Amino acid sequence: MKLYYSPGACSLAPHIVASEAGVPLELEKVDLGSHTLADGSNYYDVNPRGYVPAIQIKAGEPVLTEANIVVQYIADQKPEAGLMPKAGTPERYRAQQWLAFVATELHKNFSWLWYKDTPAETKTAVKAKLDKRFAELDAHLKGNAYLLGKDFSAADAYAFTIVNWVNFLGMNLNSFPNLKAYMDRVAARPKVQAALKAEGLVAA
Ligand SMILES: N[C@@H](CCC(=O)N[C@@H](CS)C(=O)NCC(=O)O)C(=O)O
Repeated sequence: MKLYYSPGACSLAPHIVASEAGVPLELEKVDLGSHTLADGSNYYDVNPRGYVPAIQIKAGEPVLTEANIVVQYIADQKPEAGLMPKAGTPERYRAQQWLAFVATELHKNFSWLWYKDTPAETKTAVKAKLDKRFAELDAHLKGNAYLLGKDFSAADAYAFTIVNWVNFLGMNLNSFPNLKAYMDRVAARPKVQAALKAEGLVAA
């Protein structure tokens, strides 16, 4: 399976899930500035939406996109790794609830902070919204090591990837000690380190 990624982008989430689950991935880097691949070819020909992550499951078929879905597909390739609860169970929906929360409340809000043309007042409003969500996460993580409780899941891979953007956007988690400790806990996992190293985000 091939993952189209850009270092530190939301594609890090499926990369972490594959690393944790032991699912082999072929990594193909996308230049998101020019939307080209290393050989100069046009990424829009691979994914007409132009964004990462995308996975090529079978040659000749359309790529699978949307980070919160891609992480589930990869986790389901190795159910014994326990990164997503079994389909149809209440636990699965709980995990999907967190994935949707990360996608719509964190990821989409953060996206506004990356665009250079976003007006300053919009950025201020977005940061206030993110602070509310961080406060909720902080309260939840007071009594839970991970989003689903005691065990790491695909939802953590996605939440970690997105919240990690505070480090690139001049923000910090100083008001959210439980969330900060959670980020350190996830970052310390050897398979997360392996994915970070593979993307060149920490020294190899
Ligand atoms: N709806 C997509 C959005 C993915 C997304 O925002 N990807 C960003 C990187 S984190 C990207 O590739 N941006 C470049 C572009 O849209 O051209 C998802 O949830 O996976």
